[in-house]
Amino acid sequence: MRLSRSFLPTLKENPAEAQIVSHRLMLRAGLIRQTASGIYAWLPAGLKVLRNISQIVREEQDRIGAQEVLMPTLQSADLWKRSGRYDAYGPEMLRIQDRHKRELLYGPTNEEMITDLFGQAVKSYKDLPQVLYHIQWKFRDEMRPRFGVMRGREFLMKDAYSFDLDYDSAVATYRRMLLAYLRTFQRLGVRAVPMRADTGPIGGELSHEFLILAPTGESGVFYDAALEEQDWLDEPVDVEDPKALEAFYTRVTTPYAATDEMHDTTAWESVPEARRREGRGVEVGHIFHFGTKYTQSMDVAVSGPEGAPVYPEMGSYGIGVSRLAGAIIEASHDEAGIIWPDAVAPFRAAILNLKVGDETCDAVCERIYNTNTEAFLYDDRTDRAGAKFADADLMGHPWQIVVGPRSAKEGRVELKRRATGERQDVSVEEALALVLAG
Ligand code: 5CA
Repeated sequence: MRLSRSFLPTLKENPAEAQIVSHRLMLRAGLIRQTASGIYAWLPAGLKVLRNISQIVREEQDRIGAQEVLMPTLQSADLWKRSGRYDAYGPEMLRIQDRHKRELLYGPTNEEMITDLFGQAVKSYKDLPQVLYHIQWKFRDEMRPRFGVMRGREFLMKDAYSFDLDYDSAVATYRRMLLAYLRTFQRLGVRAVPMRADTGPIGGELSHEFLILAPTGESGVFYDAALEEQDWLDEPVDVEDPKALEAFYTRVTTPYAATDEMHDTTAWESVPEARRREGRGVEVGHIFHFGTKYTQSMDVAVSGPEGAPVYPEMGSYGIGVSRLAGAIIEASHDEAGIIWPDAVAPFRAAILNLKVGDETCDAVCERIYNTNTEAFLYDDRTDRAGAKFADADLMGHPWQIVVGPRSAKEGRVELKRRATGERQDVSVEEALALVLAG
C-alpha cells in the first residue's frame, strides 16, 4: 500500500476518550474508529490485523478437524425460548422486532442455533463426533463498554461447538481444543495461560479461560512460570489417542494457575517463589464442556448404538478475535507505539523514502515495493524524515527499510527491527530476504 494514497488516519495526540494504551494506540495508528458506544469500524490496516488473527485461528481449528460454517448474526427468539435462555440472558441481549412483529435478537453466542442446525441434520450416533465453528460478529449490550475493542458491544468471536456420543469422547474433544488454543495463541505471538474458570451463563462444570498477562487486564492472575516455558508448536501428543491426550491435559493443568476469583493462597504458597508469576490478565479465550444442557433442553437426540435415543454431549469454545487485536498491543508496545508480532502485523515492513523526488531513492523504493505490494507500506509522502520514523514506530511494522540518497546510490538501505531497535546496513537483496523470510 502507498501511504500517500491510503486511508490510514494516524493521530499525533492521544485521544482523550482512550484510557488504556491499546485503545490509544489503535486510534492513533489509524486501525479503528468508534461509530457508536462500544461499536467500531475497522480501517484498512486494522482489518488486515483482524484477518491475520482470524486466519491463524482458522488454521488451528481446521487442524483438529473442526469444520467452518457461517451462521447469521440475527437469530429468532423462538430458538432461545426452547432452551429457556431467552428470559435468563437479561439486558445484555439486544432484542429486535421485525415488520411482522416477530421477535429476533442479535446473537451474543450461538449454542441454541448450532444445536438446532445439528439436530436437523444428524440423526445417528454414527455421525458423531462433530465440531463446527464460525468467526462471526456478536452483540452484547454491555453495561459499561470500555477500553476500545477489548470490551466492545459488537465484537468478533470465533466460536466452536462440539457434539460427542459420550462423556469420555467429549472430554477428549475438550482436550484437543485446549491444545489447539495453546498453539493458536503461541502462533499469534502471545503467551496465554489456561486457568480453571467459572462457567457463568454458558453453564457446565468444566471450563478454562485463557489469559494474556497485561497490566490493564480485568482479572488478577497467579501462575507457575512453568506454563510459560512450553513450546506448544512442538508438542508431540497424538490427538487421536485419548490416553496421550489425558497425559497432556494433566501436564498443562497441574502447574498452579488461577484468576483472583479461583485463587487458593495455600496452594500458591507451595509454588517455589522464583516461579511465581503474579499480575493482571486479559481473557482472550474461554472453553466449556457442559454436557447435555442444550441437547436436552432443546430435545435434540440421535439414535444410539442400542437404538435408544441419546442426547449428545456438547462443549463450546470461544476466542475473542477483535479483543485479541487490543490484547496483543497491551502485551507488545513501547513509548513510541505498537510492536506487532510478525504473524499479525498489517504490513511486514514500512519502506521509508527519505528523499521523495530523488531519482535513486524513488527507484530503490519502487523496486522494493513492487516485489510485494501487500507486504509493504511504502511511505512515499513528502514529509520530513522525523515524521516518517515516528509514524512507522507508532504503526509497529516488524521492520523498517530506510532508503536515503547516499546509501541508495550503492544499492544499500538501513534495516531496522522494531522489536529490538537494532539497525543494520544491508543491500536491497539482503533486506528483502530478511523481511520476507517466514
Ligand atoms: N459461547 C461461548 C464460547 S463459544 C462464549 O460465548 N464464551 S465467552 O462468553 O467467554 O466469550 C468468548 C470470548 O469472547 C471471551 O473469552 C472474550 O475473549 C471474547 N469476548 C466476550 N465478551 C466480549 C466483549 N464484550 N468484547 C470483546 N470481546 C469479548
